[in-house]
Amino acid sequence: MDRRITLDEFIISNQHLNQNASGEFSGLLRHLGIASKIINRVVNKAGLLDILGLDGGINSTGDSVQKLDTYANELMIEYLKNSGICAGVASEENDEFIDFTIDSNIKSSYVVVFDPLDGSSNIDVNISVGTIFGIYKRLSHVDRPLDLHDFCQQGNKLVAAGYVLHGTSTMLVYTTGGPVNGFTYDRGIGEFCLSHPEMKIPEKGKYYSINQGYSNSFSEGINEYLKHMASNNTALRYIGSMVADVHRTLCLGGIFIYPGTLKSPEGKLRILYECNPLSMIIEKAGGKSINEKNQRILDSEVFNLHQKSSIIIGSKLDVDEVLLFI
Ligand code: AHM
Repeated sequence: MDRRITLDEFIISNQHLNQNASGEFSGLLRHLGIASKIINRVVNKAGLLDILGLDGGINSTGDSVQKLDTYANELMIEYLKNSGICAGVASEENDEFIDFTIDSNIKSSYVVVFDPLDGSSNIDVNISVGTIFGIYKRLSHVDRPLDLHDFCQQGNKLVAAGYVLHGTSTMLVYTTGGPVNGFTYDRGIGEFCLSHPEMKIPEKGKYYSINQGYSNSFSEGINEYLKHMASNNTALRYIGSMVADVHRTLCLGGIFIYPGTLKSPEGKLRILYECNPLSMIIEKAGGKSINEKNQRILDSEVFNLHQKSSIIIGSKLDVDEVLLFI
C-alpha cells in the first residue's frame, strides 16, 4: 500500500535520533505544524473573508502591517502559549519578546522566533507567502523569567528551523540539525506528508534572484556581479517573498541576494526571523549563506530582536562566485 508518512509520525519516529529531541521539543514541532495548518486555511480563503488589506499599523521595522499578518501573528502566539511547552516567543510583528512563563508558570526550555507571514506585500494578489520559525534552547534558568539573551542568540545555536510555503501546494520544510525534510500538505486528510526526504541543494543553479530594481543603490561589487550574470544570459527569478525565493533556490539551486541599499544600508531582512532559520536550512541542505562582508550568517552576533542583515544565500558555487565580485 502506498502510504505516506505524516509529519507527526515522522517527528515521533525521529525523536530518539536527536539529542535535542526530548518529548517537549517534538511536541513543539508538532504544535508549529498545527498552527501552520490553521494559517494555511485562512491564507487560502483570504479572498472570501474580510481579511485582505492593511491593518493600519506599522511594525517595529517600519513596514505596513496587513490584516493577515496580524491574524497569523496572534494565532502563532496563542497556539504556542497554549501548547504549555514553549517558554516564550519573539515575533517580527512585535517590538518586544513575550514571556509565557510569568502568568502561565510554564517551565519549558525552548523559545521560538518567527515571522508569521513573510512576503506580506504579496498577500492581496494571491502570490505565495510563507511562515518562518526557529527554535532555540533558552539560556536563562527555567525558574527565572526570560531575558533578551534567550532570543538574541547566534543562528549556529538554533536547535531547529523551518518554514511553511503557502504556494500552489503548501509545504513545510524543516531541520533539527540533521537532514532537511519537506512535507506537502494533503488537504484530503488534513496532514503534512513526507514528500521531499533529505533535501539537497544543487551545487550550482541556473537562476539568480535579487530585486534588481534597486540596483542604483547596490554596491559596485554587486552591480558587477549582476552585469556578469546578464552577460551570461542567466535567468532572473524574483518573487518578493523570501520563503518562496529561497524554496526555489533550495529545490533548483541558484542564488538569492538581498544586499544593503541606500534605504537599508545593513540590508532589509531580519536576522532572527528570516536570515538565520533559512540559512540553517540551506546550509544543512549543502548550501552556503553569508552577508556582504563574507561573514557566515549563522555566526552573526545578534544584539537586538529586529537587527537586519544583508544576505547572499544559495548553491555553494554560486555564492562563491558572488565573492569574486564583492
Ligand atoms: P515582510 O516581512 O514585510 O513581508 O518583508 C520581507 C520580504 C521578503 O519576503 C522579501 O524577500 C523581501 O521582503 C522583498 O522586499 P522588496 O520588496 O524590497 O524586494
